[in-house]
Amino acid sequence: DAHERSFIMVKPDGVQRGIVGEIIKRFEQRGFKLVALKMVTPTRVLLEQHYDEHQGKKFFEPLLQYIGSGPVVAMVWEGLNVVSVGRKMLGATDPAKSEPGTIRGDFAIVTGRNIAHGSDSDKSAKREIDLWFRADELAVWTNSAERWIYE
Ligand code: YYY
Ligand code: MG
Repeated sequence: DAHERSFIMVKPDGVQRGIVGEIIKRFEQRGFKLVALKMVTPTRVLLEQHYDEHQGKKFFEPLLQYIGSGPVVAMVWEGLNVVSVGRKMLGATDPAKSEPGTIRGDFAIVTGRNIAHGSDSDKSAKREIDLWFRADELAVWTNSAERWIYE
């Protein structure tokens, strides 16, 4: 499905370290289409929902402190298998185990500062996009390069 979507977020460490452009560049280069983008400091309520599956775990509080500590860049990217390909581009959750060439494998070294987030399934992607964006924040446009990216 070439219209699959994923929620990708540059975390506060990625913003502070000036890696926003690098991450956008990689998704653009791969042929994915940018559908939405905004810089925002997420509220605790939003993060509790976003990371709902991790409530009660020992890293939950530090995680919310970290992600809520400053602006993040929230994005929606669209394209064939963007959820699974996006996760591959991000690398393993623990950057020490991420392959070089991945975003985490190139720019991070500890799990608690792993630079970026990507939805882990189509279902999570839909849930996260709904959580972070209003419908009118999602751009409707045709990428003129599409016929050179897909056959
Ligand atoms: O989806 P992904 O971000 O790769 O990992 P998750 O297992 O969903 O964990 C979300 C987030 O929580 C992770 O990116 C860093 C943080 N975290 C942590 O600080 N310590 C852990 N042991 C596991 C996760
Ligand atoms: Mg996750």
